Amino acid sequence: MWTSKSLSEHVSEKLRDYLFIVVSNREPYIHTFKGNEITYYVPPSGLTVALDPVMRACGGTWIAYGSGSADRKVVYKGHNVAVPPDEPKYTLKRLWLTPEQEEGYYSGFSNEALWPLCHIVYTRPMFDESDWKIYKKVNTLFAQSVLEEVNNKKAFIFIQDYHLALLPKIIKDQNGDNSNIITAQFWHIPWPNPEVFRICPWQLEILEGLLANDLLGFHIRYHCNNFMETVARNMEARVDLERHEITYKGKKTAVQSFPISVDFDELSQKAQKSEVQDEINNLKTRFGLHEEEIIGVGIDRYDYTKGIPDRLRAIDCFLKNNPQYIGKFVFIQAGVASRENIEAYKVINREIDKLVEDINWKYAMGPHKPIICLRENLSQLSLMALRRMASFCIVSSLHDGMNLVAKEYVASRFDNTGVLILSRFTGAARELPDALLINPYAPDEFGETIKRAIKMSPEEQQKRMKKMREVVQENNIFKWAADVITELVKFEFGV
Ligand code: GDG
Repeated sequence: MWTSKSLSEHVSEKLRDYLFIVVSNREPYIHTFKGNEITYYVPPSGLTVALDPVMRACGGTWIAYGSGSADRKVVYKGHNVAVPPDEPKYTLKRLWLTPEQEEGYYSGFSNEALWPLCHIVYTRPMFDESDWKIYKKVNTLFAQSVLEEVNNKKAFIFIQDYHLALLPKIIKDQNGDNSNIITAQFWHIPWPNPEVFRICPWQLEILEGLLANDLLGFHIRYHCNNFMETVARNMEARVDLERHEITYKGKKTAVQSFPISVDFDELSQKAQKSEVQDEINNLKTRFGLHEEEIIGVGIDRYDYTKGIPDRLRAIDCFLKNNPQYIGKFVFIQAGVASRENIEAYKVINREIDKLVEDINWKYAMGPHKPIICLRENLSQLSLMALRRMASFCIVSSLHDGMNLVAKEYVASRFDNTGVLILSRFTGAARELPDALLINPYAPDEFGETIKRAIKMSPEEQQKRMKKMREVVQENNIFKWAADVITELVKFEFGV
């Protein structure tokens, strides 16, 4: 089984003589002002949560956009900071963007065009030419930062996600003969089928950008196949489905699946700390909860892909059909507001608020309300307490690359209790068939599944949770990183 230590050894053996550079939009640590003091926090993002333990094990440099109000105050050499701030293990190199660049590249093209394009959840992508131009410009700025760091040395560059689709091509075009650079890119969100992707006016540039990589990774085989079909339909490329390889303009790109995960052991151990029980008591007092109440939890960035209204509708069906649970059932919907300046997010937040209000009005019993809705950036301790106090967790994404919340819930259930209700449309569902799998679009059936979760015998819970824990423990985040790095070092530098 892969651990932080074995990954560290693997990395120092395999990458010993080379630079290892990770590039992403979001930084793993954000410095902000609290009054006159500088503090920092870890952003609620699946990507950074997953990659930080990898970088702690590997060392190296992580290049990302410096978005915090105090980010510039703590850097040396104009952009570097050693992180984790309390126990430095690697270098975070910050890249600075203007508000207009952030708006056009991040909110605009990344999140109003590519995000809805790749998630098939019936939210229309918006393609704006000026956003696209800024996206191209910002990808160029990232390339400059990377090449400055590479400085003609031999380097493995590991690029993250859909914000940087053009980056590999720009790096390689600007670098010259490229015998010193090998790039891999991991696409953290789904890749849609060719019919969906073809509406993007700049699809060819995006595909060419990605095909400049030596290795391109997705969470599941299905997304790899969608990508290869998209290339086959649109470009004069040789797509080898057997070998999972694309050759375009004489250059080969391997396309492979690497299901991302969590640091299972750390979560499982942290779950057993006495401070978690203290935090559970604090939260129960804060929410006025009693011992006998059945508690469920959902933890998400508030995003229209996560199916939050759909789970609220399922809870409505459940309480309507099972009134004996009214007054005895509480669902805590927690997590952090996200991308609030984008219209589609304003709409989904209004829908969630309305549903919570209606359900709480319909099923209130004295001061007791069935839904508690929190929109705040919770500490890791509070998130752990929520996972521990809930006898079931709902992940009801309409479409999701992987979904780490599901794996975090499993990792936290060290005593093998608890039930995971999981959307079939997450990458995680492929690895966790012992969850109760649901279709979030079918509220009645989904409501019935909530009842099934609540009534599940302790023996069946143990049996299912044990199997899921074995899967997540084995396929942990270090295995994900080790698998990517093992594939990466198969590519040889030129002489
Ligand atoms: C993308 C893909 C893929 C949530 N609320 C708070 C908070 N969180 C944490 C969760 C979890 C993370 O945020 C969310 O991870 P997900 O995987 O669910 O989702 P995305 O952010 O959409 O991530 C996804 C992932 O990339 C990795 O490849 O799994 O499919 O969409 O860790 O616990 N964290 C804090 N406060 C909160 O209030 N601190």
